[in-house]
Amino acid sequence: MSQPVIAATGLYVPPDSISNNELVDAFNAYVGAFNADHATAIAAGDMAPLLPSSADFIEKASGIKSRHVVNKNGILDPAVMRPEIPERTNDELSVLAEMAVLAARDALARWGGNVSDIGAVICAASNMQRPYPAIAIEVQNALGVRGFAFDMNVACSSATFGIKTAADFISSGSAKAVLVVNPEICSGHLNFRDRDSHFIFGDVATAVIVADEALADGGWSILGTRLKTQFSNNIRNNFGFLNRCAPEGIGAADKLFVQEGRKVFREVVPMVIDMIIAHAEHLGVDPKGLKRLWLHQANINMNDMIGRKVLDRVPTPQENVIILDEFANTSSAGSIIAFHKANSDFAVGETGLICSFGAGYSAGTVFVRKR
Ligand code: CO8
Repeated sequence: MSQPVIAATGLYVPPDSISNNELVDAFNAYVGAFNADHATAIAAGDMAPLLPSSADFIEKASGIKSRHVVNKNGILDPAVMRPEIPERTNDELSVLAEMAVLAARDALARWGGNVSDIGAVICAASNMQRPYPAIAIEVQNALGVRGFAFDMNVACSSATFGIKTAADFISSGSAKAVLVVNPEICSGHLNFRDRDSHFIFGDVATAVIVADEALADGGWSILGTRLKTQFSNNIRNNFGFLNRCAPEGIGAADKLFVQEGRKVFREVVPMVIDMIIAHAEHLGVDPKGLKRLWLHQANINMNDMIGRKVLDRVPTPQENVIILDEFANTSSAGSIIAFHKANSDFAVGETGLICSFGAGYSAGTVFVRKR
């Protein structure tokens, strides 16, 4: 059986960035205009006024200071409050595929291998911009990859589920190398008029090349992968192809991201801690001896708690990598950005953990050892 290796990773960061203050100013301008428009109903007690957002709250509750986005102007315009992304013709590369290709090219350049050695492309992300043809097939075509390609969506856990799928393809001989791309335009399914969640997400794309060890110069041996899902309505998005069939109309708010953030926090953190420790024991890895955690980036307090329990001490910032201060939650890409940015100091034989968790619920653990 072939040994799968993470041979290289790549990152594409959209050029626009929005600070908490900028986002809150736009949100509060919208709130001011809304409350003025409904002043009579509010004064009569028929309607509750909208409450302002706060940059201090956002940083304290989440650890987020800014986020990269594909279009800043639309999001910050109180009359628009969504990214403005013009439609492209069918002859142009779609925007999601374009981001994926840019991240993939970064990974390919770091790998130094041949595109002709890649046998499959998986686009693993929390939303595809169309049902078909698959974004992955468009990426495959743009890069000139042979073999096959398909899309998969496991929300924030898409990347680890994609890596596990790729690793299984390598082990079984279905492919010698697999490209996994995670293009995330989270701003496209975020309700920027919702005070509880308008600050949570950002846009980015990551790429991971999983290859047979014979095709990797160095890289990271995948010691083991484990996936878990458990149904929950606490993170949900009801957007879909049947929306137009509802006789009662399409509605609005729940066709974007909605969550019960507190419940998610309470339920997901223990699930993930148990999963990591059980998987480490199964692999004969001492969790306290892990050099680094590259966790999903949703909330700094979640990561602090998971890091403390897994390592059995207060982790240093080097041990428990945080990138959500700059990127916010980028869904599936978060743990891969952390891995991509903070692994160059590993010596051969040192071990770390890539771990995702999110909607579904879903969680994935990928233990890796520097080779
Ligand atoms: N400004 C000021 N005050 C606010 C704001 C705001 N923006 N928002 C809420 N408040 C107030 C509330 O009104 C409340 O006030 P009061 O105490 O008077 O009632 C108080 O602050 C506390 O509110 P919360 O209890 O909601 O605040 P929390 O401390 O729980 O923090 C978080 C909220 C940050 C959302 C936190 O609960 C959290 O991060 N939870 C974990 C969530 C998580 O990990 N979710 C994962 C989702 S991502 C995923 O799985 C992928 C989905 C696919 C991608 C989607 C792309 C769009």
